[in-house]
Amino acid sequence: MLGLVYLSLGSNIGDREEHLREAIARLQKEGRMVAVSSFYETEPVEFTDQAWFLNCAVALETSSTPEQLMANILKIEREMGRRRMQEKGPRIIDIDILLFSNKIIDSPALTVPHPAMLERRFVLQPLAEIAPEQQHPVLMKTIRELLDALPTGQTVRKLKTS
Ligand code: PH2
Ligand code: MG
Ligand code: MG
Repeated sequence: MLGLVYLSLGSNIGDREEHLREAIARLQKEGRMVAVSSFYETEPVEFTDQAWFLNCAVALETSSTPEQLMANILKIEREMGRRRMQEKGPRIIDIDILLFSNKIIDSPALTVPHPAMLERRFVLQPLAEIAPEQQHPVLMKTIRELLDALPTGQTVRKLKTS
C-alpha cells in the first residue's frame, strides 16, 4: 500500500540550502518525490536564541510503514552529521513527519499528525504551497485554513533564488 507523506525539513547550521538539497536527494530513495516547496527563511521559534532556519516541505509517496520511514529519516539525519544536543536547538538537518496519509499514530516513537504543526508558520506556509487543500485527519481542516488561523508573528519569507 502506498502512503502519501508530508515532511518538514529544516536547517540552521552551515550551508543550510545545501543541507536541504542533500536531504531531499536522500529522501528520493525512500519513494517517489511528488512535490518540493520553495525554501523559506524563517525566524527561530520556541527556542529563539539561535540562528534563522531555512525550512521547506516535501510530499513523498512511499511503500514504507511510518516506523520504517521514521527509522530511515533518523539514519539520514545521522549520516548528514546531526548530533542531538540541545532539544529544539541548532541542527544541520531536521526531518519531521507531518502527515502520513490519513493515519493517526500515537506511539512513544512517533506521533502523527505532528502535534506542533498547528502552531508553526515555518511548517504551514511551505506546506500550504504544495498541499493547500490537504485535510488534517484529526481537525478536518485544510492546511490553508490552519495557516489562515495562525496568529501573526513568526517571520517566514520565501528565499530569493539567484
Ligand atoms: N525547529 C524547531 C524549533 N524551532 N524554528 C524554525 N524557524 N524552524 C525550525 O525548523 C524549528 C524552529 C524544532 O524542531
Ligand atoms: Mg522538528
Ligand atoms: Mg525532528
